[in-house]
This record gives sequence, C-alpha cells and structure tokens, in this order.
Amino acid sequence: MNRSFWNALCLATSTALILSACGRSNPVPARGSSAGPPAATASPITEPTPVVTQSGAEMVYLPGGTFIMGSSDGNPDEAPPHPVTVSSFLMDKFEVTQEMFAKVQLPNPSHWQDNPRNPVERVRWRDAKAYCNERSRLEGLKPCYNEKTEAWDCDEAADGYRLPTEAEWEYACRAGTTGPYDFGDAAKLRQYAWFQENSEERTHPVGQKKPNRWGLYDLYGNVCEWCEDVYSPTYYHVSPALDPLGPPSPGKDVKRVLRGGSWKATAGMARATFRQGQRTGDTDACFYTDFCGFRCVRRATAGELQALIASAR
Ligand SMILES: [Ca+2]
Repeated sequence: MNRSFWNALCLATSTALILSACGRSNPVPARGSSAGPPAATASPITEPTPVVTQSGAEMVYLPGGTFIMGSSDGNPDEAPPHPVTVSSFLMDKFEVTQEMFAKVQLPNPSHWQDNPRNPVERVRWRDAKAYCNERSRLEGLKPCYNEKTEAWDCDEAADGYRLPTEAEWEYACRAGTTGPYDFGDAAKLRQYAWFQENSEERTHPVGQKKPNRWGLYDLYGNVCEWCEDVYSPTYYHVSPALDPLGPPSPGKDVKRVLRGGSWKATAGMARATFRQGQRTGDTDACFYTDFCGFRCVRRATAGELQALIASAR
C-alpha cells in the first residue's frame, strides 16, 4: 500500500476518534444542514430508516459513517481502496420511475414505457438533474442545481434533491460490508438484480428483487445510476477522505460516473465498487443509452427527519 493510502487512513482514523471522543452517536453532521441541534425530545437516528417525502417518494435515511471505498481486487480504476467518510443523507429507495418523472411534468425519454413503475432510462445526466430540481420545487425545497451555469453547478448547501456523489452511492451499496456485493457472492445476484443473465434484455419494474441490507432496491442492475462526479480512472489516488465530490470538470460533455451495472451488465459490472464513465449526452443527438437511469439524494435537518419518519409510520 502506498503512502497516500496510509495518510488517508490515518486522517480517517483520527477523524473517527475525535468524533467518538465528542460522544456523537451519529458520526458526521449533515453537510449543508442549516438546522440547529435536534429537539430535546428527539433521539439521534443511528440506523438506516425509511421515510416518505412530501410528494410521496420513498427514501431511506442513511446515517453518515466511514468506509473503505474501492477495491484492490477489481479494475485498475477501483484502486487503491481508501477510507472515505460521508455525511448523513437521504437516498431514494428505488431508481426514479417513469411515474415519478411524470409527476414533475417532464417528458418521458424511456425506451420501455409499458409500466409506470419501470425506471426512467435513456435519461441524459442533465435531464436527471432537471428532475432533481423540479422535485425540489414540488416539495418547496431549494433546488441544488444552478441551471444557468455550464455544468449546472451543485449548491451543496441547498436542501433540495441532487444526484448522489460516487462516494455516497458506494457507501449506500456496501451497506457496512466489504465484499463485492453486500449480500455475499455473485451466485446470489439473481435474487437482488436484473442483469445480463436474467433480464431478458430489458428493464423491469423497480422493487421486484430483494433490497440490500439498508433497504435500497435495484442498486445492482436494472439501470445504471448517474452520479454527480466527473469520471476519472485515477481519482482514488488523490480523493479527499471527507465527502469527496470527484475531480473538477475539465470542460463540456465530460464523462460522468455511472454505478451499479444495468440489465445488460455482467455480474462483475454490478459489483459495489465497479466504476463506469459515460458521456452525458449533451452533444449527442442520438443518445440511446437505455441502460442509464438514476436515483436522488438530499440532506435533511434533524427536525425534518423526525417529521419524515413520523409520516412514514
Ligand atoms: Ca440500478
């Protein structure tokens, strides 16, 4: 292991010890949270917890934590494995479906439109961000994306919906485990994913397979999921240890990260650490990636979280 790995490990360990010494049960505060401390009667939420949002979207609250991102057993771009700490966040329980897309009155770009619970696909990276902003407006939240800038820059402090960072996606997929899949080995993948071996060359309605350990469905397979990050095969050598956002954008129509593999992926491409770079479709008149979908994340204040959890009961 190289020096940068050990430096990163020492930093993460030190951070964890400091937070532990402070007696904080939830290791990382919500990034961008504008709220004060939780209400005196509210207990900190330390386990993944399902919620339902104001517009009816099912999400799971994931307390932040530290994990080892990447793998030394996969492709070169998955190395080196390195410790990463992510702040708490909410993540969609399912891939964004076509009925969810319709709810914000955006045109459906999908190839397979025979079931409203099918995941939206053929969705450009920017269209996914447009959905995030519209869903934020629908729920009275501050949109994260500035639609006036070239790359629709993300305001990390806003409380609206956005695409996950690559680190958030992998943290959620790993669900506290360290292997290629949170459920064990590839022999069980059929129980959790639509992929090359069982998909019959198409998408399927979300939520039909088993969820991962943290209650998230279809992270493996069905549609690949857009992340916010610029794709760089060497980023893990320089990634910061706390809430990494990916490399800076080198220009227009760069590759962005896709995660999880799709209905056409091999089992190896559906691994928790598998990385894929995909052009965003901005300059491609024939964008036809019917394996590209996404799910949303957002931050929530402690007070909001309590209300969301109560509404899900
Ligand atoms: Ca997926």
